[in-house]
Amino acid sequence: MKITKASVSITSPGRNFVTLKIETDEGIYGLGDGTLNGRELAVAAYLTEHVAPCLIGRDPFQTEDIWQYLYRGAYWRRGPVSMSAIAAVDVALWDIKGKALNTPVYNLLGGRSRDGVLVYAHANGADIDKALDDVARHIDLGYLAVRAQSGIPGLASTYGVPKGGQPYEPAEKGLPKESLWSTEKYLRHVPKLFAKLRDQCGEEVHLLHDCHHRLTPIEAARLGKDLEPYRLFWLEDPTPAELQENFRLIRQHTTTPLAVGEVFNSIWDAQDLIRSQWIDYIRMSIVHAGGLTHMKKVADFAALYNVRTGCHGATDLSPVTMAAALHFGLAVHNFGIQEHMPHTTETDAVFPHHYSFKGGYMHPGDAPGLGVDLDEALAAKYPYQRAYLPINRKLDGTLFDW
Ligand code: EZ4
Ligand code: CO
Repeated sequence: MKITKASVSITSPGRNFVTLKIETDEGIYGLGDGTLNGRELAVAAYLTEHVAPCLIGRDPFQTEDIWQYLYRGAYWRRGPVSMSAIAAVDVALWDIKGKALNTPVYNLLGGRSRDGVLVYAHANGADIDKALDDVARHIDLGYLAVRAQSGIPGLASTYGVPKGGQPYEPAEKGLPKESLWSTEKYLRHVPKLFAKLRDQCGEEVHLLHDCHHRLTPIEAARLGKDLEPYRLFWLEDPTPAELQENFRLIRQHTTTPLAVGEVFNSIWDAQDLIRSQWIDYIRMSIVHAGGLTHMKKVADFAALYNVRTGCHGATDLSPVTMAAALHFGLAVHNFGIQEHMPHTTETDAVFPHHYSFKGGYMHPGDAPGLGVDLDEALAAKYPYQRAYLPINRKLDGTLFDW
């Protein structure tokens, strides 16, 4: 089999998605996601101008060699744009391989290690009472694990809490919006939210929280300690992790489990975090970290150190990535949990898929390949719209982490 064509499409059924379609001389094609929130056209150009011409004529079964060709062959290594482009190619090739062998991708990754993939939902509210109601609503929908975020008294807006009861979607059209942040107000508020939540939910429900990289290590250590009585499943992105040693300090102070990695692109971003056992869950996503080929290596390395997977799964990761993550989560032994934010109905219509949710678990379905398609005629009705993630400043105007 030979690759005959590789083409990129950008569609915006509620938000932007970059999709790579790789076609072959046997009529089988595969899909890969290359969406990088707020920087979509950079990946699209990288694929169209620099990657697609090199793929023509290659054997799509050679996933390892093509991965190395694109990674080592570029000379320039890592980075979100390159690694998302490599992921788009890699996932499309696994899709082709599954279709050609008439088997779901999970069978190519080791087969089923479990019956279903535990997922967590996003719940949020403008204040604690509204957040409590939204957590209860998600438990009623069948979720066994729920991430909770709430508005903070004295701050006009914060990460994870939409305005006007809309589903949360961080990217907004137009130039980046700016919001104001106070760590002090946040640290006072979050333990109150989880005290009430644990009381309302009982012991069984898994509760999670995302700090979104807004604390220093010592602040994160204190929050982890304050939250210990409420037994979180994890505290996510407590602090930025360019300096991986940040987590050593947090780890020394708290038994609250720690998760990080949604902005990582490669195993090298997490090497010390994993080897030193400073984290419990590695959150890299298949789309931003080089595809299934690289993520399988990440999971296998993490398994040596008792670290489990907890892949990023926000709505800016397309249904193609969701499908890939579910095949991966069904197969890898050290799977932990998968994030699940449902896409809009428009997005689901553009990407018809076989994955499903039942009783707190998702399943990728048993269709050959990934089990997800692209309705190109429908996709063409939603042209690209420039959108950005917000900017965050401290109350005195200092630019801060969003
Ligand atoms: O801010 O996907 O855990 N989920 C998250 C997401 C991220 C967005 C960034 O594009 O932190 O909401
Ligand atoms: Co997050």
